[in-house]
Amino acid sequence: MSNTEEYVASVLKTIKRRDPNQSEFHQAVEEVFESVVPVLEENPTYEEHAILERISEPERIIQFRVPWYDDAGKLHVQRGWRVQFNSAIGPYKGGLRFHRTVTESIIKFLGFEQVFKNSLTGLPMGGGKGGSDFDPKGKSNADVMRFCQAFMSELGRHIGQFTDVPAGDIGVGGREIGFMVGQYRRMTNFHGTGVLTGKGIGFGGSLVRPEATGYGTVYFMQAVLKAKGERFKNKTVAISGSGNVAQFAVQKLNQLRAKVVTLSDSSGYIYDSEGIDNEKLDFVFHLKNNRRGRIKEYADKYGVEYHASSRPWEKKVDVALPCATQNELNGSEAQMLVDNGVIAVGEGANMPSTPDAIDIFLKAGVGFGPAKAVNAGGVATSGLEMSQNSLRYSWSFAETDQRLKDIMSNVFSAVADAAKKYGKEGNYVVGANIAGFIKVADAMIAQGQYA
Ligand code: NDP
Ligand code: 2IT
Repeated sequence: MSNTEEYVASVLKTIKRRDPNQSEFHQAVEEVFESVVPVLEENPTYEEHAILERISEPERIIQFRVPWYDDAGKLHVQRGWRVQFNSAIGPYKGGLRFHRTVTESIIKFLGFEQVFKNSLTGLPMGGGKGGSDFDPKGKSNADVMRFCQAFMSELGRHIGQFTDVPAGDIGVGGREIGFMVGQYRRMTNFHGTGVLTGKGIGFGGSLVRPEATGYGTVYFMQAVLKAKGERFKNKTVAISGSGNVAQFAVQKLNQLRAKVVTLSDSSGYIYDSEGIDNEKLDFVFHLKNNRRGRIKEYADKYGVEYHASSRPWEKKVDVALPCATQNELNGSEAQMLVDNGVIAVGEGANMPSTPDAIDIFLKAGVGFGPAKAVNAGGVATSGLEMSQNSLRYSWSFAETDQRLKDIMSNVFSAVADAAKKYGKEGNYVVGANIAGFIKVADAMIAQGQYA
C-alpha cells in the first residue's frame, strides 16, 4: 500500500468504527475515496488539510420528531432528518425522501453523493439531503398533507434561500412540495419562493423541473452512446421504477425513437415487447401520479408480461436505466445484462448499482454512466429554479430545456476529461468522482482550516 492508500484506509476505518451500521453511507464514501487516490497522490495539500476526514463528515445532522394525526384521529410519530453535508460552494441543496426504508445511513449517503453531484452541475450549490421514514403508500391526501405540515413545522427553522433549499426525491413530488410551501408560508409570513424547489408552476416553480431528471438522464446517456459511435434511435431500453425519473426518461426516449420495454415498482416489473408508447405512458402518468396504483395494472390493461417480485435486468436490451432506488442492480444481474449484449447503463436513481455490478460493467467495456453525473439534471434544474426565483422571472420551456442540455453536456465533458487526465479514459465513475471532488476540496481549503 502506498502512503496515500494507507491514509485513505485509515480514514475509512474511522468512519466505519464511528457508525458501524451505516452500510449505504460506507459504500458511497468508499467509491469516492478509491477514485480520488491519484488526485491525493499528485497533490499532498489535500492530505495536509485532512480533506477526506472533513469531506466525509456532515457539517450538521438534524434529527427530529414528527408527530402527525391520521384521518381516523390516531397519532403517529415519525422520524425526520436533514443532513446539511457541505456548504463550501453554496447553500445546502438536495431533496427530501419519504419512504419507510429511510434511515440516517440512507440520508447520509444521499447527502454525500449530492455534494459531488451539485459540484458537477457547475452551479453554486452545496450538498444536503433529508427525509422521513413516513410511508406515503395507501395514505389519503389529507394524511399526506398533515404529515407534510408536521414535517415542515420543524424543518422550517433550519432552511432558507441562502442556507438550505430542499426539493423532492422518492415519495416527495409536486403534491408534497406544495403542502410544505404552504406550511412554510403559514409559519413564517414569508412567501419563501426560493426556500424549496420543485414548486408548482403557478407559485414559483420552474418549467422543465418535473421532466429534468429523466430528460437529463437521457441527455447524458446520449453523450455516452455518442462516444461509442451509437445513438438511442431503435435501441431497446429497460427502465426500472415508474416514478418521476422513470416516467420522463420514457417520454424523452420516445421522442428519440428508442423502444422502452420495461417499467417496475417495488412489487414487480412489466415487459412490453412492443414498447411503452406515448398513449401507454399517459396511462402510467395517471396510474402513478393520480390514482397511485401498482404497475401491475399496466400488464392487466395491455395484456403484457408481469413479473412479480423481480427486476427487469433479466431481459435482453441494448441500454439499461435503473431509475428506482439504491442497490437495485447487483453483480449477477449486471452479468446477465452483459451476457445479453447491453452496450450502455445509466444510473437515473442514486447508487442503484452495487460495487460489483459497476466492476462488471466497466470490465466488459459497457458505457457506464454513474448517478452523480447522469441524474444531475434534476438538481441542476432546481438550481435554475432558484435563479429564476431570485430574478423574479421565469424562462420558457424551450429556454430552460436548452440550459439543461448545455449543463448535461458540460457535466459529460468535465467527467470524460477528468477520467482521461488520470489515465482512465471512458471510466466515468472515476471521472465524476474526481471532477466533483476537486472543486469542493479546493473551496474548503481556500476558506480556511475550519471550513
Ligand atoms: P418516485 O417516488 O417518483 O418513484 C420511485 C420509484 O422507485 C417508484 O416506482 C417506486 O416503487 C420505486 N422504488 C422506490 N423504492 C423502492 C424500493 N425500495 N424497491 C423497489 N422499488 C422502489 O421517486 P423518483 O422517481 O423521484 O426517484 C427515483 C430515484 O431517482 C431515486 O433513487 C432518487 O433518489 C433518484 N433521483 C431523483 C431525482 C428527482 O428529481 N426526483 C433527482 C435525482 C435522483 P413503489 O411505488 O413501489 O415504491
Ligand atoms: O437526488 C437528487 O439530486 C434529487 N433528489 C434532486 C435534488 C434537488 O434539490 O432538486
